[in-house]
Amino acid sequence: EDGYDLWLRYAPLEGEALERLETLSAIVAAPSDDPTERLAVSELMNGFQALRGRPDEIWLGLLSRPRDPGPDSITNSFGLGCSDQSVGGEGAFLVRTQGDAIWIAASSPIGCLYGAYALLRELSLGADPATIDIASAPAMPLRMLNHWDNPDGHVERGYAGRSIFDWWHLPERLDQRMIDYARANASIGINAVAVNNVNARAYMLEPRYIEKVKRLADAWRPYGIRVFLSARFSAPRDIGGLETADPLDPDVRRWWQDKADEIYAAIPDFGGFLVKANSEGQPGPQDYGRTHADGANMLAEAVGDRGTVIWRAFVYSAEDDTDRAMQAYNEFVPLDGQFADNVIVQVKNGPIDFQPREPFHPMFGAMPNTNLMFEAQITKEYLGFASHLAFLAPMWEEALDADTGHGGTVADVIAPVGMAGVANTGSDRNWTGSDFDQANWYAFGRLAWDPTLPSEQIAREWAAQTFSRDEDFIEATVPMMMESREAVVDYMTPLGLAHLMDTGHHYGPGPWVCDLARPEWNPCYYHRADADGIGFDRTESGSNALSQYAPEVAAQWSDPETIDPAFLLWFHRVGWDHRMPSGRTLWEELVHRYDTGVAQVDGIAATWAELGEYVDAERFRAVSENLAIQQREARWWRDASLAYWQSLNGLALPAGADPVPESLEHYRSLSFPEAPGN
Ligand code: BDP
Repeated sequence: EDGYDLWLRYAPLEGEALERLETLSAIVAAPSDDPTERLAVSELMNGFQALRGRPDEIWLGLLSRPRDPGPDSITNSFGLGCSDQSVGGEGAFLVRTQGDAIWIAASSPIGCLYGAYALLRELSLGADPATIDIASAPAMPLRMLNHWDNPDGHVERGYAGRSIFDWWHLPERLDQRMIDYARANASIGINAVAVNNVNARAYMLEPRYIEKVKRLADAWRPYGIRVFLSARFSAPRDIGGLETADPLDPDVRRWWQDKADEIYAAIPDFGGFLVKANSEGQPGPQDYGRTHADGANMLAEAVGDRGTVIWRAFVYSAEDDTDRAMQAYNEFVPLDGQFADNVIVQVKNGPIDFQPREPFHPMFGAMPNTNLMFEAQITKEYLGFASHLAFLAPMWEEALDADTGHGGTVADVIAPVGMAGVANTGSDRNWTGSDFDQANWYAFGRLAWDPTLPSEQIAREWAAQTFSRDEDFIEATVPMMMESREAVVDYMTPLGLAHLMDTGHHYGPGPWVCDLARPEWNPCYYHRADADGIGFDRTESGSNALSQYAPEVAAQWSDPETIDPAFLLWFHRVGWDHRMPSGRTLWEELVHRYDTGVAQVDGIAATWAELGEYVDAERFRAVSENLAIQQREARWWRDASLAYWQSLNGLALPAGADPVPESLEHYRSLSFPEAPGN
């Protein structure tokens, strides 16, 4: 196996689970011309056949659409009712066994398709068909992937090969991958895709690209996926022949209006625009002295009630010397209430940038009159790319479950809106560059559907569907996944440190980098280490980023003695001899964390080495090889970081700690022109 089938392998059931499935004698599907219902039927048929492993004994009967599913009217083993208005809103479904039949009911075809995938997932996990009873509805309306794919096939921060989008040959040629991709998304409830990089090329809005995007939209519509385009704010100048892109200029407004009309004529259910403005050199309304709200509202008017404008809050500026972690809040919170109803402000999970650990972004809860959406990064730009195993569900769960102190959790704040994940897909045969990174795509979709799902359950589901249902395998693999992200935190950026990655590729350690043009590009800006201590003082005596959080939240982080050590150096600058709750000094604790991270990776590799009997040879070897890379590189992170901290604090390693094998100069001299870059 090469991983192409993702979690949709439907490996044949065995033993009792198979016997139970065999009690179902037939699949009866409602005949309908609706393409989504037809997909639901074919997914069920194919899924049942695969799970039974005996395709010849299955037949597909087409009976009239059951309108009134009562136990008496059911004589067959399966039925769909996809216009049952009593079943919730978009995407909601019931899957229920009544008598000797399994029913899927939904108010619209897409609910039936989601129900079909849910049923197959349950059966695939070994559920008893006689007792299936699932009622499910998505927690949030927009469950979206953001692709950072460029039209030339390069994927910014992509570690799984080239882009899956073949813009060169579209619209005539539609790669089968485009269908398989949509299917994978639909199976986990993802319903929106922005197909191009937020660092957008304006020509993606030209007519020839609209034709290409239309082809994708048509292919994905049956899977319930709406297409969005990242729009470059200066497009009216870049491709429209105007002198300006000022959002208050009537010609500019007309240009966007016409552009939106042109897109909607081709793609009636076009989702809307995703915009990165006045961020990292991208153009935006501030170039004309206007606000983010002016810019977003102008686009929102062009889109009208046909769609949405998603405006990113990832901003920090060279001119602004306040703490980078505070800048988005400072720019956006004063605009609360000024954004049009069809504008969504998309906020990264943490206030800096997809680090292995950050506290939740203080904008969540602080803009009660604005639609806020959560942005996660599935591609692991700062967590070891595709070669390091890090299961991200616990990281997202940590942010989603955080109490904002404004009357709800982050998940509560975003529930009326949605979640976006920066996709980790590419042209690699296994889609995501490594088998275990498929779990992050899966987990993102599952959490956007239901942010209360425990990470551990997601890991179980995924591992069983992707590799093996064997309980011994699951018992070994799930804990390994669950600890994997914390291991990365420990060997890269323990105790609240952040952004210590080397310049450009963001892969290996570079805590010594202090001389880049903009201060906030330098790891030194973030760790602030010297002979006396380490950490970023974000209390009142420092940047006071703490004040951006609700008082109860700030209170739990304000004291270096009582703060959760996981956030210590994010909020506080402390001496190397600061006493930790463990009784160790900060320095001893830091070394201990690096060593713990390294040891955990060794443990994960040792666990995996015992699991060969459960996994096909190809994927087993691929995972083993990645773990070998991760073992070596976890040490590299530990050693290089310690060498650097020691050069500042002059402290010896605690007794028993492995010596650092090379000099700091050695680690500093390493360079990686071959690393997948930005
Ligand atoms: C940073 C990435 C950069 C992205 C940026 C963003 O390094 O490539 O363009 O985020 O989110 O993490 O816009």
